[in-house]
Amino acid sequence: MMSEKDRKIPQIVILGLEGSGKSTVLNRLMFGTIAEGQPEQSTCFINVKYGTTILSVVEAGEETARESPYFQDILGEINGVVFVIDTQSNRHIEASFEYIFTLLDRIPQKTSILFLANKIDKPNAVPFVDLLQDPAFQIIMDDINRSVSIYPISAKTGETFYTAFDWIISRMTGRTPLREDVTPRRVIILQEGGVPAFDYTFDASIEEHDSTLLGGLISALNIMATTIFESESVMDVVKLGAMKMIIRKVSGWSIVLFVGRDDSESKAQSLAEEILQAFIEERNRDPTKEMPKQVKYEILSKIPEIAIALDQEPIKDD
Ligand SMILES: Nc1nc2c(ncn2[C@@H]2O[C@H](COP(=O)(O)OP(=O)(O)OP(=O)(O)O)[C@@H](O)[C@H]2O)c(=O)[nH]1
Ligand SMILES: [Mg+2]
Repeated sequence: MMSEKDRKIPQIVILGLEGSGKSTVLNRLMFGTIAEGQPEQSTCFINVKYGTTILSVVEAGEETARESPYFQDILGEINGVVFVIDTQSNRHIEASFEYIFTLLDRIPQKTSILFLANKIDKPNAVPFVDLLQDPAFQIIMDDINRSVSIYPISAKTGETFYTAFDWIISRMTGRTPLREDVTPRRVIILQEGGVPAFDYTFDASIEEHDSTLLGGLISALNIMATTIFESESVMDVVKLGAMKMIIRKVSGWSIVLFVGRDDSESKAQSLAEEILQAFIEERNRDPTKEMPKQVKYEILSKIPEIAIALDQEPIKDD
């Protein structure tokens, strides 16, 4: 029997065709990262901590989703469905849409549905805009009686993963994501090899460690991680006294976001990704652009949650 307390834990089912990435998504929710090789598979609900929210999550393959009577009952009672779509080819996308349409009628309208356009890290992945313009998908998105959304993600690299889950969790719990739980202290963006390209301290009272030293340290740790574990994995969270460093790596750049030791890791990860994205956009616009404090400030203020934390002091260039 479930207790009253258990029943309040939002329940999510992860659906998708074979090989779409369900287990990879679940593993990232469980461990904040993914191991190389075949991800662990589970057939029962697992509680995972997402920021300060506890979620109960289960993965269901095609056969279970279509045929298990027990699963039909579950589908009627859960709070959220996550549909994983493999975007590595048009053929995969079409097959996913067909599959989604066979299940949609069995999902109550009150259930939030998150579509994950997965594997965007693959070089030949179908562009997200093409997927959005697919008439089959527009039918789903135009259903005003449902709460649906879609994000282009990579369960493998973690790109946009937490932004997508923030959406469904805020829908299910009625609470906006817990970004308040993150107090950014400092952000450093490093080039390949650990050379700092961006450095901003939010709180002038904190001691500024040498960013070149830190860059060298992080790049050494990452090389070590890659060598020892023979994978593309990098360090992702390092605790240091009252702070912790959240490290993300996207296309050659690494970002290190310093936050409070007890701050929400998943929130900090999604913030770090957003900052890095904003930085990369600016870089792509003008690769030669100098990054004085003014420019850094402009990049950071594009992210609402970060803008709040920016120093209100008049900006002096450094
Ligand atoms: N490149 C890339 N590969 C991914 C991504 N997500 C999953 N994969 C790979 O795709 C394969 C299938 O992933 P799984 O997570 O096992 O897929 P699944 O949906 O659980 O598959 P079944 O349980 O067999 O139905 C694995 O080799 C994963 O490493 C991604 O975002 N990018
Ligand atoms: Mg699986």
